[in-house]
Formats: sequence, structure tokens, C-alpha cells
Amino acid sequence: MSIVIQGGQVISSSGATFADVIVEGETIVAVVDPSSDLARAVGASSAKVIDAAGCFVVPGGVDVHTHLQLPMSPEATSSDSFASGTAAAAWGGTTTVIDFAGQLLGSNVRDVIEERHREAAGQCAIDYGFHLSMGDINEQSLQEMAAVVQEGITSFKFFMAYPGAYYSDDGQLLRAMQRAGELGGLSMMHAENGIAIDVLRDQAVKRGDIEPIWHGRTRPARLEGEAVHRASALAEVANAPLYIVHLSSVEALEQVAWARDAGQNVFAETCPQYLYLSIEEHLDQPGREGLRHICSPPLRPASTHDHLWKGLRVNDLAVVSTDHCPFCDAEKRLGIDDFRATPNGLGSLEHRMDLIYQGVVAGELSLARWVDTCATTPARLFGLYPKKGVLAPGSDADVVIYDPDVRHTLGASSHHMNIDFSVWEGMEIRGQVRTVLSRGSLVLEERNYIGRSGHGQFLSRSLSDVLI
Ligand code: DUC
Ligand code: ZN
Ligand code: ZN
Repeated sequence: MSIVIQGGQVISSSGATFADVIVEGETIVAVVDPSSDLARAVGASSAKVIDAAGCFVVPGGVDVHTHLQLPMSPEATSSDSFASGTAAAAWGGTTTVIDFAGQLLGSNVRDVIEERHREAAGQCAIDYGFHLSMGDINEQSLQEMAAVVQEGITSFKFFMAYPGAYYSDDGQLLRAMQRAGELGGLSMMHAENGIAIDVLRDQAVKRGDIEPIWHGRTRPARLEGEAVHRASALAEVANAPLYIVHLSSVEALEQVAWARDAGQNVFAETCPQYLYLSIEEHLDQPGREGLRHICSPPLRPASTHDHLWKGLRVNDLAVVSTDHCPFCDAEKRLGIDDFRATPNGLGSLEHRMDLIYQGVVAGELSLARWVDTCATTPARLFGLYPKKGVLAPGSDADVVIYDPDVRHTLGASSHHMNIDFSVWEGMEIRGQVRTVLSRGSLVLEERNYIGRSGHGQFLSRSLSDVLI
């Protein structure tokens, strides 16, 4: 079936223009001037017409950092499944997610990838890919990275945090970055000094400081900045590009800016929680409320927000992802007697496009930069461009029609994520996703959900298109 999306303002990473988007099957075949002969001919044909007058027409969002149905501990698995999480993503205008296959200490890379494929297959409403997170860098797993890249898993996450679990020492990190660099893969880093953090955590609990705020106080921003600096140095020595995940602090941002100014291929993402929520307002609350806001890195002072928005404007922050890792209240409460027992993570997958659009409303970002950070650059960095992240002939018809005039309020009673509370409760939003296409299929039509589990396909990704 052909579809023509008429009358909207098409936003790309380089600007805005009034154009009609013509879709044939799963693919965009043309983006044309509305007064052109082609636009008129398609309009007069039997093509389905979607009226986008008054709306923005943007590439489907690409969220490169999610954790769907992730077992974080024997007691707590992240609460969105591949089915519920990808449906919620589509409600919010995200049409691609990249989740993780996670290798733990002692586990085999091949086994964890195959298991992750089994979990996701036939479940997703939108297209999905995987990174490999490596919790056991050794001879064998280093060897296996080549085959992993061949099968379209072209990025690897390493951890400077979580000693005894995912943590790698500097020697392991150097070897893994060298290997990723040789293979053309992208090294992603959880940059917090976990050895020092664990000392602070144990000291706090020994003193009886078990409230949620101590999660934040024992993960100081200085130890995120230090880790970003060290990761950048290792990446430079390894001659490999580096991507810092979930950057949360001014100290870390300064290190990214410094490395980039020196000409290094260092990139970073931040997440909506670090742009809006804060340690003083959200984590520094006793009991349930504070526990609900535990994530790693932790929320930072509200004074950080302006710096992160500026980082997005000037491209020291290239991407906004969510690090969507939701838990329900019962799981968050596991840490009621010891903050360390609360599983880390917040839920935002459905709201990323709306939340970053508020930056446009507030004058923090241009429309082009909204699309760039939420769709185009993530697609480029993770080997999906120009299939994803752009509305252009030959690209997948992943299209979002966004109505800038609708106002709505976020909260647990209206969201579609499988979480029984919302860290975004009561937040007033200007603008809303109206209609979503994934590979030419309507998933959301005038805010009626018509997507289905199993429509989403695994994306075998190319190598990163890395430019500074
Ligand atoms: N890192 C993540 O990327 N997600 C959840 C928890 C963590 O430490
Ligand atoms: Zn992490
Ligand atoms: Zn994460």
C-alpha cells in the first residue's frame, strides 16, 4: 500500500521544510515539495492520505539504551517486557530500540546472545537491535567479538563500576577497546570508579546511613569525571572511538568536552532523568519516594541541568537515550533497610521524544537538534543510518507525526509502560505524538494503538559512522 503524509513540516537534523512524504511498502520513496507534480499525482491516486497539517513529521526515534526484561538480581527483573516496552516506545514516537545481551562473569558470549534473541523474537512492536555488554573480558570473549560484529552486534558495553560483577580493570578495558577498535566496533563505557564507590557504600552502611540519598552521596560526580577521563585515555591509547553512556554530571561532561577538543573520537549520551530530575528534589526523600529515584549514575544537583542542555546544543552530548530500566514499587522497596538492595533504573522509554521536545519549547534546543539527538545521530553512531534516523528516499518508513499544539500530563494512569508509578508524574507537556509508522505499517493512528508484537524485526547493524 502507498501512503502519502501531506501538509506537515518535515524536520531533519539540518532543518525544517514543508514537504510530503511518500511511502511505498516498508520504504520511503520520496520526500517532495507539496506543489510538485509527483505530490499531486500521489494525492490523486489511491494512496492512503495522512493529513499532517499543523504537525511536525519526524524520523522515528532511535533509543540506543534500553533494558527490557533484564534480571538485575534474583528478586528483581526490569518490569517492561520486549512486548510492553516496545509498544510503549511506539506510543511515544520511538521506532527503534537497541537493548543489550549481557555477558556475566563466567558466562559465554554466544549463549547470552542466543538467549536474548529467543527472548525478543516475535515479541517486539518496533525494530530492535542489541549491544553486547561484557562482564567477563578474557581470551575467549575477546576472540568472540569478531563473530559478534559479523552478526550485526557492532557495539560493546564495558563497566568501570560494579566490582565482582560486571567490572573490568584497566588492563581488560584496554584490551577490549583495542579489539573493538580493530573490528570497527564502538566501545561504550559505564564510567564510574566502582572500586572507590564500593568503599564509600560499605562505609555508609556501616555507619547506619541506609537512606536513598546515600546512593547519591556514595557515587560522587568526581568519580564519574575521573572515570570518563581514564576511559578517554585508554581509548586514545587503544586507538578506538569511545561512547560514554548515561552521562550525568558536569565533571563528566567537562572530560568529554576536553577529549573532543583535543580531537578524540569521544561521544556521549545523556538521559532525560539527568536533564530534569535532581538529587535534592527526588533522591533526598526518605523511604519509598527516594527509592523510586535510584539509578546509576545517580541524579545530580539541579544546577547540572543547564550544563547538560548546553552540552546537547554544542554536541559535546551527541545523543539522548533513556537507559530505560524500570521497576515497580515492590522491587524498588527492596532497599528500604539498605539502599544498596534497590535495583538501579528508571522508566522513560515512552516519554523521551516528548521530554526532549520540551527543550525546544523552552528554547534550549532547535527542532533540528531534537531530531538529531533523538534519531539521526544515534542511528549514525550505531550503524543504522540511513535505514533509520532520517526521512529520505530508500530509508525505512519509520515516521512520527508530532502535534506541537496538544498539551498533556505524564503519569502512571496514562502511560503504557509496565510500571505502577511514574517518576514523571504530573509533568505537563506541550506537544504529543499523534501517528506512528514502523516500516510503513501504522502502529499508532490518531492515538489509537494498532501495533502488534512480532512486527518488529532484529536489526543486524553496520559499523558506526563515526565523525567528530
Ligand atoms: N547501568 C545501566 O546502563 N543501566 C542500569 C544500571 C547501570 O548501572
Ligand atoms: Zn551503566
Ligand atoms: Zn543502562
